[in-house]
Amino acid sequence: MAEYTGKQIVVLEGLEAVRKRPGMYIGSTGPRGLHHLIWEILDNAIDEHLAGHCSEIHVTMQKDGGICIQDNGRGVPVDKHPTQKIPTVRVVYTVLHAGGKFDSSAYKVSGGLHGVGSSVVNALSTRMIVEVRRDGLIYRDEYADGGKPVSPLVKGELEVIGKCRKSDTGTKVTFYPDPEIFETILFKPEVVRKKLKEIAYLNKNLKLIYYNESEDDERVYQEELGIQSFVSYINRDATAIHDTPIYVEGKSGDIEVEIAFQYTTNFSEQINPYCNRINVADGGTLVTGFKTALTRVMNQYARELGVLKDKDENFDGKDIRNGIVAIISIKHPDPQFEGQTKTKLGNTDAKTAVEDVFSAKVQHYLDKNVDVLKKILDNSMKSYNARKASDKARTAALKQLNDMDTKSKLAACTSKKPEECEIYIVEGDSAGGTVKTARNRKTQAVLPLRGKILNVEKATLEKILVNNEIKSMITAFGCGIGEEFDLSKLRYDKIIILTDADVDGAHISTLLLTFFYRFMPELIYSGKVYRGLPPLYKVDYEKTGGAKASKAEKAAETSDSKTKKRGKKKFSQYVFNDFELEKFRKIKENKITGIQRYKGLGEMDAEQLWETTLDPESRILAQVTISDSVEADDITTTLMSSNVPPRREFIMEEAKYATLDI
Ligand code: 28G
Repeated sequence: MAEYTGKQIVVLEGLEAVRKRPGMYIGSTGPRGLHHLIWEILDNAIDEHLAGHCSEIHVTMQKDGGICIQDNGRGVPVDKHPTQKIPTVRVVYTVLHAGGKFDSSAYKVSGGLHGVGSSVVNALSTRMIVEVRRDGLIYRDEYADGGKPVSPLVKGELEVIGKCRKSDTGTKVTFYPDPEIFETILFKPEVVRKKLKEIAYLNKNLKLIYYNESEDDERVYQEELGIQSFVSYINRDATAIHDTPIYVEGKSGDIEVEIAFQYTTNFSEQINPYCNRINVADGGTLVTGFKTALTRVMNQYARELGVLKDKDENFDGKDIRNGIVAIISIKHPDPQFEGQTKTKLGNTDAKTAVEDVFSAKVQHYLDKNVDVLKKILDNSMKSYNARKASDKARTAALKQLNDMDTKSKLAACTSKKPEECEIYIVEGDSAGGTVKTARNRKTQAVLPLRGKILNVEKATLEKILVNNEIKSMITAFGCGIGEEFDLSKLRYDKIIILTDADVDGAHISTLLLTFFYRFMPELIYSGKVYRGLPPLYKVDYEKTGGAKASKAEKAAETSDSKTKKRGKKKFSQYVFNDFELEKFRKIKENKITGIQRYKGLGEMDAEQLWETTLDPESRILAQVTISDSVEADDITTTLMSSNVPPRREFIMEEAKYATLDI
């Protein structure tokens, strides 16, 4: 049974603190925090790799919900800890911060939320099993209920559960997250795979083996070319302007620098910085160093090659970075992570190191690959010219924006009190027309949109600003965009997107949400944006007069339903999806007299539209919020880059759902 010494009790109190305020240690108790548990354990295995002792890491997502991580490192020491008098393994897994700086080997994964230690994972698990292979023996230690040891110690030593070859060493950790701590304990396979892929790119010689038991899915991640392959991967669907990513590495003092970059024909720039393999999403000194050196080196070449004439201004850094995808990975012995989220590097020597390595190595490369250099300068020149032209265009567009109002199809509401006003953004002129007649003119404004709106992710700002649909929206809202955005000037309390319940409609609303998120994110953060949910069906049914009508049925009584026919009453019910329809069918069985399917908003008459989508008493709105979920979709966006804001999921939370009260 468990032996508790005085010290152990202190230890347990330490872990109890983690359970009381998990957010302090892992950021959140949402999906992000949950996945953090895996990253935490993984970090330790990676540290063992960085220390030069581990070449393979297995990550298994078990059928029973547990996660098993196994490395072939030296194995956590099992000897009696000099001060704690219990096996070192147990100290590592039960003492807060004990996993910290365990050897002086440089470049440990630590900083930000990383490196809080294995004991934190233990504290937040219902069960954890640690198996260590060392000196030909297999040791095991198990913990339950937030880190309480359950394995017996014999004379203060860990139980040996088997033998192995002396050369067979390593650590294996299995844990089960505590459902009482986490909002969900379901790990997302795609999130785990994405992480492993990232780790493989950042650790050239490390092999990662993923196995998902429920899906019987095994994958091996190993990237011998490291960040150079990472750049190729990010650009896999883009058109590169030179064949292979440029790759350089070097040392400056005790800072190691690796840089890989490639230009594409895209208009964006993406720079992903890492320090000690941690993504420093907010950049910092290493990114500044990269930008400074790139701008200086390229302007110098442009002068030398006569791409820029004496009379010309220098290229702007932005011109030179147009279309670039770069990974900067440095190893620093003493990184200072700054900012609220600890995702910005502060060390000034990192800037100089990146500049030094870049200047020396990239110049050397470009001197030998003049064709590549010329393509890059040509690309910068295009941006330079476009910028000059678009500065003019943008000023003109913004000016025009202020002058117009006349061309907009907005049907305004009469009230000028934002707190009672709503604006419906409606797909299509015809539905827009019906909404205009059906609405409450005092408080409900209508803005019909023609066809598909511009995909703002792909268009330039100038193009966005001259797009009529977008101009109409900006003018109607009255709160400006981008840096000039002012929520207090918003003319409406609710912005309601109303599209057909089909694929096109879903696409249009995604485009609209993307536009809001990009240019008026506060609209979404403040919960002003909603989606209207028009019903898919109207079901007519009858009910014998004797039975008591439910609340919903009373509400659903149609105007003609009051006429009793042979003791039966006629009712109608709007149904919002197929699932609800099935449910309704089962319950009402043969009492259904008719089902009408609405193909689109345009098929409803004004009265129906009022009842189902406009009337605040009976309509259903889904508020649009942003999730705290872990991004998993694509390695190229989200967490991994500094310039692309994390792509978050838009969540439509149904404020009011059509519950069929039967
Ligand atoms: C499988 C999932 C996660 C690890 C090691 C190896 C050592 C270690 C880990 O030492 C304890 C206390 C102070 C030095 C270090 C083994 C030196 C010699 C290690 C892991 C030891 C921490 N032999 N592998 N910790 N310090 N893998 N994988 O956690 O004195 S953690």
